[in-house]
Amino acid sequence: MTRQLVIGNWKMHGSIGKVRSVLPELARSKLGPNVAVCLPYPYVMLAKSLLKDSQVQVGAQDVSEYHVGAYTGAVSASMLADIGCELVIVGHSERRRYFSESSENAARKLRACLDAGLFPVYCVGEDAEERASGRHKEIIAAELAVLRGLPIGLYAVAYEPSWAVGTGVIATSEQIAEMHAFIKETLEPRTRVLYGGSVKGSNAEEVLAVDGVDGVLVGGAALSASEFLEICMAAR
Ligand code: G2H
Repeated sequence: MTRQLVIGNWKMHGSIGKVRSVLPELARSKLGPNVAVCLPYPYVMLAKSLLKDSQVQVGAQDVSEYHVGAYTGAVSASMLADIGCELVIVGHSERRRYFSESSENAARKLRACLDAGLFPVYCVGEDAEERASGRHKEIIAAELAVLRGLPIGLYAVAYEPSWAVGTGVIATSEQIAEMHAFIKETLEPRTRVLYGGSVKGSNAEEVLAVDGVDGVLVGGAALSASEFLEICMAAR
């Protein structure tokens, strides 16, 4: 069975029509449980029903750090579990940038996911200035520090340098290998580390062949069934 994870992150894209056109194609392709799609909340239940005869997992892109209560607009991890969600992306660079989320918020979200039996994918990554000034490892180490004490194996980390997110500029194989090794050294060698940032059908094979890459988190290219399937086929 394929070991590497392929997780699609639709971000704030899509419609009922789009979900109905892409997901049945994935369902027909007999993908394994190593493949997942993280959709906007309103489409999660529809996705579950479209994928009910397949092993493809369904996830969300964010979750509340609170369990229950007067938190207008928030969605709890237990609600996501209740509607059949299996995984949740936490701490994505877009959450950090546009919604002022900190690593501490993301760690609380991660714990809420674990309490609800969901599989969290915790995102880390440096920006262009931090890389240019050689501080990338320091930034990632600080983002990882909040995971101390959490049970390895119940979550994955996604290395997504923000200069590669949605830009079409992908990190080099050397940069990916170096940072994945650094994350595994900092946490634990068996931590699953995914790469994210401009992964496409045309570069997936190269990225997935890099040492220490346990999968990919795919944004834009997950919106096309044929391109996403090409990426899934490159997973080992
Ligand atoms: C990084 C990635 C998915 P894209 O955010 O999380 O998006 O593949 O569009 O760079």
